[in-house]
Amino acid sequence: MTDKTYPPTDAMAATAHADKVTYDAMYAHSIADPDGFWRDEGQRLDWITPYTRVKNTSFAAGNIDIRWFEDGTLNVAANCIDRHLATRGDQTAIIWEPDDPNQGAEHITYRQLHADVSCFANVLKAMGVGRGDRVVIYLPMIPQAAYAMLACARIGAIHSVVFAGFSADALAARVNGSAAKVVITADEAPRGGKNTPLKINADKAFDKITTDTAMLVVRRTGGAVAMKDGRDHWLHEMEGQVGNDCPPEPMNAEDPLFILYTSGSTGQPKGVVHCTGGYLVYAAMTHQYTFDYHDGDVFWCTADVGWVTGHSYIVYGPLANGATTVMFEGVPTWPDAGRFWQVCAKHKVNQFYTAPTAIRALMGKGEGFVAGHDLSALKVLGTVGEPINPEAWHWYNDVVGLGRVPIVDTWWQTETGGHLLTPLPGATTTKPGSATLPFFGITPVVLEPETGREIATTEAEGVLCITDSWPGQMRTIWGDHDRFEQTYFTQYPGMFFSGDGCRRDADGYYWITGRVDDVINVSGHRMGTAEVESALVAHRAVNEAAVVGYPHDIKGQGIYAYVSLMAGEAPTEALRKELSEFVRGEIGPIAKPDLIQFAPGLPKTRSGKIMRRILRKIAENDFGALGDTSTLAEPEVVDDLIANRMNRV
Ligand code: 6R9
Repeated sequence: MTDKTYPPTDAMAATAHADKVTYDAMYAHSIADPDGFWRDEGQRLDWITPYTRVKNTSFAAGNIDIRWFEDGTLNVAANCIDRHLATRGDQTAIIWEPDDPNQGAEHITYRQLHADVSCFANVLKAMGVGRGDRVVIYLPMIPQAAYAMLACARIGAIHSVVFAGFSADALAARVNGSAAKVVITADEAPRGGKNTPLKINADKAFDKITTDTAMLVVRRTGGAVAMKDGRDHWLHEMEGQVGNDCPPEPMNAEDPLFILYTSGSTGQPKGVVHCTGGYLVYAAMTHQYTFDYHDGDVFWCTADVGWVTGHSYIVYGPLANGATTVMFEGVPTWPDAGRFWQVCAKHKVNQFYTAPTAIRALMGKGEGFVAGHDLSALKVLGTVGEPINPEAWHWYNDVVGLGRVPIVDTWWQTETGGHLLTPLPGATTTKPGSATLPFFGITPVVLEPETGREIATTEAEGVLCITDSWPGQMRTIWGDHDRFEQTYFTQYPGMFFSGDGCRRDADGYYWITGRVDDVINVSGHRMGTAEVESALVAHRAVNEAAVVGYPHDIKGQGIYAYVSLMAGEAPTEALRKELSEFVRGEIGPIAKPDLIQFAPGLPKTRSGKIMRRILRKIAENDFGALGDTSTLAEPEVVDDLIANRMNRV
């Protein structure tokens, strides 16, 4: 680890929304008087009925109840579109950069966005969708993905975006879980020069969808698809039948805006629920301060709208701020590893936000792909999704930013709605690998994992909790408020438990050390090991499976699966391949195990619990220090696991 620190330049401190003095003062105010602080910040939105109450939140056992601005009404789409029309109707709202660099980019103005979203909203209405109804969005990174989200918001429907890389089964589970009225998909999803047959995936999902659900299909490539009479509708045909006038529905601040499923430590993904008022205030404010966004800037977040990062920092935060936001359909390495930098140069991107895994992948291809692209418009570089290793940080800083562009390493989660720990470009001296300091209103604490006692000294290492609510916090798990309390508020009562471990250094800076639960982070994507295990045991040849993460140069963590087979099944290379493909089919390509070790048995305690600690060590190729194995029922299985280990780095 390097000790060098990177203070904001004088020029940045002078022009930024916050310099250090402002940050310190605002942070102190936000903690001393949350009600007053957020009463003012709430004014960044247009309210139909102004709120009189600001914060009404309880983390008390048996009464987890989180409300912000609870008597106010507003509409998210009106805040992201309509209110900008008078001043910036002709400004570009969305720059859409398609997968194929030879197909020109599209510039969608706020006025066009207003028309397209209103029309889309009328299509949904014509399909019977109204306030509170759920709509699943299973789309590639095309403008219609943003239109669909905003159209739902406009009519008060709750969207649930499912990443287009998820399988038919994963899609079906999410549609059934929320009893969605409509699934929106496209004929095909082009990525990296290849087309994924999205409509065919959706058709397969419908074999397992048990709710009364229709399908709305966007024509992206024109590839041939089969339409089922009565169930499937083309968007362009429906659009011809409705008008462009759709008044925004007044919603209560606490009405759900969206559900987004995310992995936890058990097999079932959780439907994280975010609401209308607090979420938008927080997404807009973090977008403005963390990226030091100014009017006229072009902002690019490379995430997919299937993840929370795409929700908050492609769609809602930027559009609430009247920004120009870039939506990119492609991948970082196609047609070559210069694609990101070519797009940055082409659209004169001012703030660029990506994941460490992408930086590591591009770093491996060499500096030549960056050189030659004019990146002089860049003012801020951001990262998110996993800890950034110092090598990747320095490459980002030196090669992409040429040492002149501040890096914001933003720590947050699907659950938090927006950034919780992050530097501000004009205020915070950065340290490579640290997400630095809390955002306004955020009260982090470090606890002893075993006792839950707060470690009050500045230097501390333990688990990261947040003691009080902030407006962007999730409100519940869809259909299961008990699980919400169980997951986040029970292990350390009275606080929100992040699931992450962290260290706080002598300067009070936070360093995230990774998940402390059975969640792994593969290329910045959250994956419950239990989900991969359930997929594996669903295969006829598999008796038992245990999945752990192991260090991976590009992905951060790779997926290592230990599999014991049913009697009579032979551990062949062909079966290994088949199992990998099987998991891909059950969940999606991101869940495909990198390494599968066939094991005659898994190490278990006498009470039958799989000892994951040991499996992690072996997967890390660190079997010299297995720790206490005396409670194992059959210690000899460990010798076999070590002898046949797959990761020999
Ligand atoms: C936004 C997002 C959340 C988990 C989180 C943590 C990891 C995210 C990070 C980071 C270190 C950062 N994480 N940002 N770890 N430094 N800057 O990624 O949401 O998909 O819910 O994942 O990702 O482990 O708990 P989500």
